[in-house]
Amino acid sequence: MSDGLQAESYHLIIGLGATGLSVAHYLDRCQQPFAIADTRHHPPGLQAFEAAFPNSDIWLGPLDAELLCKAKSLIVSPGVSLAEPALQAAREAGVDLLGDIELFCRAVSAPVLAITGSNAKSTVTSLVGEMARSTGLKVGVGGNIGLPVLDLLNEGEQDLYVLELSSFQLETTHSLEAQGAALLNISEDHLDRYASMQDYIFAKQRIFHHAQAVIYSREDEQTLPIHGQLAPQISFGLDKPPGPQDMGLLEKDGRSWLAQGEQALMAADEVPLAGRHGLLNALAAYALAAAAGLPLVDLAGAVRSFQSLPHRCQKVDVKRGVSYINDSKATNLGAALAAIQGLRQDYKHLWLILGGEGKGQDFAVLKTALQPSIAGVALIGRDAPLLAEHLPEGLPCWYPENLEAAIQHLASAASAGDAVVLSPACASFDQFDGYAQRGEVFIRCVQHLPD
Ligand code: UMA
Ligand code: ADP
Repeated sequence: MSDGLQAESYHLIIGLGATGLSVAHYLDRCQQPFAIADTRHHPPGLQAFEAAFPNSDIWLGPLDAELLCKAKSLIVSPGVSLAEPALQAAREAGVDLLGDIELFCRAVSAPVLAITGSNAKSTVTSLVGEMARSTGLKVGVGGNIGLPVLDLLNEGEQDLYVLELSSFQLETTHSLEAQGAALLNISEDHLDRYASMQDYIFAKQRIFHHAQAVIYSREDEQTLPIHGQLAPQISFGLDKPPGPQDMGLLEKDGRSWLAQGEQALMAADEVPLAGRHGLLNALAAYALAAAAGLPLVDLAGAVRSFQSLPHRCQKVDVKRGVSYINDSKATNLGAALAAIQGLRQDYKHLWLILGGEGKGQDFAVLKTALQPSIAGVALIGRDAPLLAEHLPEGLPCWYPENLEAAIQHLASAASAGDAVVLSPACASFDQFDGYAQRGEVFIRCVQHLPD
């Protein structure tokens, strides 16, 4: 530590990735002294940090409890587990542990819509952002979706913030008082970071603390608030809305409509998001819009013109009558099962590419879930052998050496009217830089297939 930093006078940022860098810039703007630590010897933000803050201290390698205990507060990046012994030691010594979302909540006075769930967060977050913008509001969209929340403050205060929050970010957030807080769905994820599913759900449920409106899914009882909630609740689901504030589907004039209570908002067949889960996502977005007080009857245009995000059930091309779908963002089983369910009625057969890092998920459900929609499976990546144990008996299965080979195998097995789907139910880090790179490799290979 340099002589300039006195014990208890500085904030220590833990993690030198996108979050750590944004925190450093924010503290610098607030003229608060800080230093930074990362367990990696070559963290991705190192060069940018050294260029921007040449006089700030950086510690690389295993976290040192003694150093952490001297800080005024620890601002912990989401990729670092709070169970790290050095963080626990600091907490026991009375040091404050918080995250970038907490700093953001303390800094802004504009209303915040907050979105979490195992899947569909980015889609719903972007869609709500577009809906709000279409009404003329200045809207900041950020968080786990990729833009660190503190960077949103560079643009000056907005009328509304729409934040995607992960369970990791919620663990270090205490002052969020969302105008609308949505828990979209729960399925197994990140069980390499949580001791149990219950711990993971508790972390997600933190989004409801102090919320002015609580939004949950009637399709998934694990999204219901488990702590006593006085805030008004808005549910969403694919059945008829049970109450006047709730979102659901209504049948009218031989057509299905997205509706709040008895009020039809837009025809379901105009929603550009694929599958049954696409309709759920649009309903969740309407629920958030309602919590923000947006004029719901004016929002159909924004939904209609919403472009699905890349790597989420994205139709890449049709070659020799076979459609190729890039759902690389399906990094857990819940997402892959939603994709299968959503896509199966549109194609004769689905041919699926699964595999990567399983993150401790239980794949037993595959035995029943893949029948009868899936015609064959290619297993790739580190946990291919684990997935193989849970496939239905007799289902054609290949073990290609990589994604490129998987596409080749399935392209020759599929016929016109079928779809080859990359919806791997696993993280990608064993073979790729991330889900986006995995999706780009898929797109490139498909483009090279013969017409
Ligand atoms: N890491 C270390 N040592 C450290 C710090 C990080 O090994 O000291 C590792 C982590 O274990 C992780 C990686 O580095 O594997 C990145 O962690 P980070 O905290 O530095 O990540 P950031 O670059 O700051 O990005 C984070 C979110 N990343 C994670 O939660 C892992 C990004 O979500 C988010 O977009 C960004 O902040 C802005 O808010 C990504 C993500 O994968 C997309 N999120 C998970 C998900 O969606 O499932 C939760
Ligand atoms: P997240 O940000 O939570 O990862 P995304 O919007 O990026 O969510 O979508 C991630 C994956 O979840 C995609 O593979 C998508 O097909 C799938 N998905 C989208 N909507 C749902 C839903 N309502 N339930 C389950 N999975 C979904």
